[in-house]
Amino acid sequence: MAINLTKGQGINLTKTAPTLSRIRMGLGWDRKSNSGPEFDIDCSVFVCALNGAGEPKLMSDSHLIFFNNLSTPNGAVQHKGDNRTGAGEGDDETVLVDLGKIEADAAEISFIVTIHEGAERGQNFGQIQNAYIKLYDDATGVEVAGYDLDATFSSETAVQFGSLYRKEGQWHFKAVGAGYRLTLGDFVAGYQ
Ligand SMILES: [Ca+2]
Ligand SMILES: [Ca+2]
Repeated sequence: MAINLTKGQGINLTKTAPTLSRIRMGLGWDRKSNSGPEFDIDCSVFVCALNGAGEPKLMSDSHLIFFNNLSTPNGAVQHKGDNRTGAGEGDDETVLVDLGKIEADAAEISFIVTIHEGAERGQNFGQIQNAYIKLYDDATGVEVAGYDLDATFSSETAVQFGSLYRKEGQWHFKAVGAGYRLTLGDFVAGYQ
C-alpha cells in the first residue's frame, strides 16, 4: 500500500521497497479556474552530485532535465514529455529514474515545478490545486509513496515538490513542498 507523506516527511526506499530499481515519478496539478489563459506547468529535474562542502550541484548542464532536454547523457533520468495544460486527472508529467543506471556520484535528484511564462501571464501557484507527486515502481506500476501538496501557495512561481537522495548508499524520497518566488534560471544558478 502506498505511503502518504506529509510535508517534510521522507521514506527510505532501499528499506521499504528493496526490489525497486526503475522509479516512475508522476506529477499532477489542475488550475482552479477554467477561465483565462492555460497554465503550462513544467517539471524540471536537477540531477546533482555533492561538492566538497556537501552541497548538491548539477553534475553537468545536461543533467538538468526539462521539456527541452528530456534525458541525461546515459538515459538514467528521462522526462516523458511536456504537458501544456494539466487538464484532467492523473499524472500530468512523468519522469523515469533508473537507479541501476544512475551515475555512482549522483546524490540528489530534485523535482522543481515552474509555470512556463507565468510571470508574463500573471500566473502563480495560488491559482492551482490538486498538486501532487507520486512515486511508482515502474516494473509493476504499483505506487510506493505519494505526497499531496498540502501547503497553501499564493504568489509563489516555483515549487520544489520533492527529492530523491542517496545517503550512505541507500535511496530516500522526501516530500518537500516548498514554494519560492524564483524562476527556473534562479534554480539553475543556485545548483551551479
Ligand atoms: Ca508543461
Ligand atoms: Ca491535472
